[in-house]
Amino acid sequence: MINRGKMFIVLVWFMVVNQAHAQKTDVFMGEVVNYDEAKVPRYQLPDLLRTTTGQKVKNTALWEKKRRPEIVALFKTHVYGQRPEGFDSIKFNLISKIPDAMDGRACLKEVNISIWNKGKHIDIPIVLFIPNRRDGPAPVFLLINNRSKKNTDPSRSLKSTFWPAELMIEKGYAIAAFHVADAAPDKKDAYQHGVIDQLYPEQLDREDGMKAIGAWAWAASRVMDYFETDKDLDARKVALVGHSRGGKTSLWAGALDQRFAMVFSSCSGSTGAALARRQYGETVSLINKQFGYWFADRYKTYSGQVDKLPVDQHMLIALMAPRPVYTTNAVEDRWADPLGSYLSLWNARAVYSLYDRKTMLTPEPPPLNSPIINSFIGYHFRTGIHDLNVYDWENFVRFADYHYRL
Ligand code: GTR
Repeated sequence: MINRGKMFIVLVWFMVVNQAHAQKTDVFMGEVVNYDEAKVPRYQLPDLLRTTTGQKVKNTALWEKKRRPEIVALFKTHVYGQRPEGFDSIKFNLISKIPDAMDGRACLKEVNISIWNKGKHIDIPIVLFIPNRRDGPAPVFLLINNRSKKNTDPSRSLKSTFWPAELMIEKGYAIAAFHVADAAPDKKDAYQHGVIDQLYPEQLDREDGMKAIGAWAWAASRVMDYFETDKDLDARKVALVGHSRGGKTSLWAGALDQRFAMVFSSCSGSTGAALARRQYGETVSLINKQFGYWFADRYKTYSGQVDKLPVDQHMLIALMAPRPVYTTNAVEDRWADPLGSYLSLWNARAVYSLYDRKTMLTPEPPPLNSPIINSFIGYHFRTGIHDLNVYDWENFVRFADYHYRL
């Protein structure tokens, strides 16, 4: 028998859950969230292949010399902030090494990366498993971990599907991770305590200063610096993986640092793969309200006027060219605008064509659970929720296998 008290609690719970649901689907932070294709405004994307002086880009030479650097600069100034490159020194300390981890199948290395600038420093620890069965230096997948550190447990007492290390070792890949909080805490009042206030405090005073995503992307490059020194790894075959905010970061990191051979971006949504101008699901205005500390302050001036942005996210995808890039969406993740994310890929093809890199994209997104693998731009739209899971990783491996064997 359910008494009146219990009934009241159940009723309140039901109202709270429904309210949370309503917030995400209808009105969120005082804004109506659009999930209706019919209400997507008409928009015109900035021309990927026309320079700011009006020159049409018809070859890779002009793309690389002029248009690509222009687009990188636009993203720095208006979206993700500047990217300081210099520092005084970097050191790699092997903290622990277990040559027969995972029942002898892998070698575990925990490495601490210390970067110094003007007398201050930060530490970025990494966890790395390298397959013992291999013919030469191993290709690597590096995850930008934006969830709990438990997901990359070096002891393997916890095995997370977010970072399925055993699977990757079995497939012949090394798998590594660093945690975003070690570069910039993922908090609006604390993001600056890391790369920014320790190494590049001048960024704090700029309207286009580096923020959290910039710091995370910077950290990915420092991990790459380490990979280049580790003889067990093939630094020419490093694939960068990120999910959601980490997926926005993997794209930005891949754009800035062309040493990454391949980029995977899972459910990255607004200011990741999704086109800003569609204003479907999470908008520029909403992401700035909730997560303004991820982006340069200047980005906030585009809240409510995305048509004024000199870039859109197809241009970020195009910055990966000619390297392979792969993005994902989930059917229950409308917040990340699956169609808008696919259209970014579609609109980035022109740059791949300049390089004569074929893509197998079709104007319409592929059916559910039908990954596009044999293509320089890869994609899948899967069943399920906003997540990075084993299905995603398995397809990342198929995509990497395909490209590394070409
Ligand atoms: C959401 C945010 C998204 C996405 C996500 C995540 O709340 O609105 O842009 O980044 O968080 O990182 O899981």
